[in-house]
Amino acid sequence: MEALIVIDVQNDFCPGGALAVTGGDEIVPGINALMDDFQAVILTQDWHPAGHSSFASEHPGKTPLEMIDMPYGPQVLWPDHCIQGSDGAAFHEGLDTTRADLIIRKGYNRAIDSYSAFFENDHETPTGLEGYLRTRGIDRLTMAGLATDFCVNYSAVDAAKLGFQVTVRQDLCRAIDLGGSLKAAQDGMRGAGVALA
Ligand code: VGL
Ligand code: ZN
Repeated sequence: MEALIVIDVQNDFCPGGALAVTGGDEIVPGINALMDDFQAVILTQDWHPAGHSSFASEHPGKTPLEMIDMPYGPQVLWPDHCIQGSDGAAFHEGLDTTRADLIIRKGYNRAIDSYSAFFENDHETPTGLEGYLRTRGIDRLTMAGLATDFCVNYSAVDAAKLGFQVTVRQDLCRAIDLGGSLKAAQDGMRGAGVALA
């Protein structure tokens, strides 16, 4: 059984949003068109409390896109984005959300970021998605969404490590591309056995 996992197609990652990804809105029609080809459709939603530790605004003297060391490893600092319940955290209005079997939220722990749909950035605290997929008998995943080099990348690599057969539809993703992060993500995904389509 195969699921489509649509990563973080939210207003804040689209043009005009707080952490806009160039062309983020362009992928919406293509993602909608893909949904009928899958037995399950799962949407993820970046869902941070105000004052989240990944926000540069929480770290005096720091600006967005600087790095800091967190107890769980290096962390990019972001502009405030995807605040729980805000317009920025809502799905892009063009995204067909009615078709979704599950909406999984992540990044709700103030102290830890969560790029991956499977584990928080400590790489061990689970979101529960693995259990959901396994209990439904889903073993193959196709991923699309935002951003290629962060949440899609982390989700795809974790899924491959967990033993799922993973394809990333690069044409239905868009990247932030911070200092070569897209190339690094592509190499990392390929190395983990993810098929880049
Ligand atoms: C994302 C940065 C911060 C993403 C989420 O969805 O790729 N990137 N939070
Ligand atoms: Zn975030």
